Amino acid sequence: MKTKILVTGAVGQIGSELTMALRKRYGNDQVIAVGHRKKPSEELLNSGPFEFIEVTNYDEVEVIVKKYDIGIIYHLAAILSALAENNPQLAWKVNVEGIAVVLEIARKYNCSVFTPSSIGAFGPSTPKDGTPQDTIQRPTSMYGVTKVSGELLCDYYHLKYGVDTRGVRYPGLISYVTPAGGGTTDYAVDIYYKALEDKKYECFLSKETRLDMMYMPDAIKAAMDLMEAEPSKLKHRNAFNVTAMNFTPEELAKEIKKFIPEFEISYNIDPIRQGIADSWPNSMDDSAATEEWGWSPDYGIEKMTEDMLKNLSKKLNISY
Ligand code: AKB
Repeated sequence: MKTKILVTGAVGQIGSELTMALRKRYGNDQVIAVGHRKKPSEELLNSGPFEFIEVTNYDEVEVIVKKYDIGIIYHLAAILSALAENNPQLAWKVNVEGIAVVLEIARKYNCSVFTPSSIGAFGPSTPKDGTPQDTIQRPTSMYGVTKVSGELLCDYYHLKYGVDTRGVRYPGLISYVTPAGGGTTDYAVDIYYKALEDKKYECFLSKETRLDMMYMPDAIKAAMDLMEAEPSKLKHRNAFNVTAMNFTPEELAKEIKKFIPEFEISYNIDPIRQGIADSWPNSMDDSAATEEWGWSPDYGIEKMTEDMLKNLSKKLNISY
């Protein structure tokens, strides 16, 4: 059995932490990180193999899979929702052509594949509260179109060719390590930086916009646990709803104020990102993930806020 792991998008928000977690669990040389253009951190670069490739280029991905005898691919390279709305062609190329290349190579070289989908795979006609695992998916954002396409392609490669494809629908992800870029849920990361730096934050979503969220350690745990799960138990392979909490900007600000009482939030709504957020669920039902592979998050809003502020204040060298 081939055990070497390839992580695409390894310099991104999820990839930078997932690569390190995989190296810790399976060994540094077992995990090959690939990025596009962004400079990797010293930690990522020095802890194991790193290469620059273009994930939409079949030949470049194939060279790496052959060179390292890859058996498992965590395919994380993607364009996030707000950026996708500004550049739909690029989003289609990276998000859909990228997964199509990875799946075809996985079929040829017998690799298993993890791919993240998102709450963005839902749309305005999806039930908003307790969004079921299996429900209407008619997203109105380009990001959503690419995410549903990715889910369906992964299903197809599993059903047609038996490729071991697995994935989750992530909510907004919050981390103090690598900032997100170009997402609709990015406010929930930016707010912590601004709370420490300026004691105030101008939010681009309205105060009552409720969205599912997750702290990065839970996101990493979800990916690794799903890939280690017993395959016969997985009925929903490629797009498990997973969530850890849901809140509005106003509720998050209130939580931050418990630690930084002088913190103030104000609102200056960005119509594009607000439109995207309004088309997404308020809260997903993730019971299928719990039943089929034991999903259970460790962090809620309070524990996450305490940990975010503690670690960011160290990183920024700002006390509170
Ligand atoms: C985004 O906001 O685009 C992402 C996501 C929810 O998939 N964080």
